[in-house]
Amino acid sequence: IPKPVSVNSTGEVFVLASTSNIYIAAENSEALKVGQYLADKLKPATGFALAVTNNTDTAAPGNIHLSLLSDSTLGEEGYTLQITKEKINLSAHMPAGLFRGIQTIRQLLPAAIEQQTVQQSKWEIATASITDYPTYAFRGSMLDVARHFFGVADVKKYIDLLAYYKMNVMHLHLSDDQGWRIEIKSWPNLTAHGGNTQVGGGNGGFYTQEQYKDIVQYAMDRYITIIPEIDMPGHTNAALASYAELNCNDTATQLYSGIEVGFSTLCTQKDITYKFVDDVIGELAAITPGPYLHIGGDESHATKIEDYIPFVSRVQEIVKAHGKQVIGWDEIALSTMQPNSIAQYWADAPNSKLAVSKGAKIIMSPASKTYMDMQYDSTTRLGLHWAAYIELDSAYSWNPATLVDSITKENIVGIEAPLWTETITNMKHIEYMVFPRLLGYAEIGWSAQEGRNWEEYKLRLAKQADRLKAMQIDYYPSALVPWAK
Ligand code: NAG
Repeated sequence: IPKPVSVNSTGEVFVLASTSNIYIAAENSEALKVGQYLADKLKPATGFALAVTNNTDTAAPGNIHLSLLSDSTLGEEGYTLQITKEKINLSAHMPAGLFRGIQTIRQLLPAAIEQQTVQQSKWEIATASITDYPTYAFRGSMLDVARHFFGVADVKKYIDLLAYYKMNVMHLHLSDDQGWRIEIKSWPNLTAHGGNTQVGGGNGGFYTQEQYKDIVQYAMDRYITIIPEIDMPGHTNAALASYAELNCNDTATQLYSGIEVGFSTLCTQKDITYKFVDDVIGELAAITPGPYLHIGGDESHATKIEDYIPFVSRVQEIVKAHGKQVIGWDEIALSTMQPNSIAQYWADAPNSKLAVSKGAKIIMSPASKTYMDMQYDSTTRLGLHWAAYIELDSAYSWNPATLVDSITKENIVGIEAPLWTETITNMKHIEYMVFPRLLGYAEIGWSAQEGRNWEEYKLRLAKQADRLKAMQIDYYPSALVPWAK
């Protein structure tokens, strides 16, 4: 999972041994790094310290060869795998493709490969030739670190899991009513004061810019783009509590630790508000190598519509002036859209259609299908259910290109599954809500729509249990899946 475009089994086995080497047939430092990543992933369970080298020695059996091809037919993330008795050839046009192909190699090995201590196992891979590339260019997940704060180690673990299922975007919801989570040097009180709480009144927390850069680099090494979100003009109580001047009445609000939405707004009339937005976007753009900046824009119920429209239009210009491309929740379609702005469909089909009519592309995050904070059913111990109960079959069985009439594949950049964290307080909670639904989203984003069906998918999903267990993930063991006993 996600299912490759084509797999032809050839009925023999390749055996990985302590004498195997990883050869990089390319003078390319990124490819070498990808080779080293593979060696690092194979080491804990096998105990093998595989050499990663540029010297091509095709004679010895048991080796893995990584090569970059000038042929770009399979795109930036596409790859081919030729697995024979003697060797594995992984080829791609770009290092990103090699990286995706490595995840396939990992899944072809016995599940014990994901254990962190040496395992007694035969490290065999069934021989085959595989051609693979994604359906959608944008395949992401969002983590809300504002309602509850999650530290760098948790975010990295999340990124590793996205990488394992070939996803390529991680969206961080960095600010909300309950907390501001990213250091902004020109407005230090945002974190000094506004970072100090979370839902339920805990301590909260924030990332320093150095920590954020560390996360960005970690993601980049896995060919994952970080999208930072600063939600505005609503969902801004943490900022409003930190700076009196951002409020129309010049009075700072109180920190907030409840779960209501829609009650806060920046003062859209004041010049200082735009200075604030420019400073925040400027600092964030400077430490974000990816092309996107997410400006939120959802549920600004406390902002008059005649204030909302010019505000969001102006913020889009600010983002553009800092060299970034805007993403916003579907409400931003009401504003003047920059030519390359993207609307994220979450709840409102008319807004999303309006965005399309203005020439915008869409990220599909329908709440009733992709919101991983939704309960699986009425007995789920965590989560909400305002959009739906989302069992695994429902999470999997939908087509982004036909969900909303008149929004077709050409209008869609891809899909994203958000995890809002009002009810989620630790990594084990995250795992329970995200797994195994995330695998379905990964497959919707990567695999061909034709032939996708739950009955077939659930059998492959069942086989992932051993891997999730080896990775010590506390997944939801849905009764709909024939898990191996
Ligand atoms: C929505 C809110 C979000 C909240 C979530 C809970 C969006 C774009 N906005 O009401 O702040 O955490 O639902 O499911 O989703």
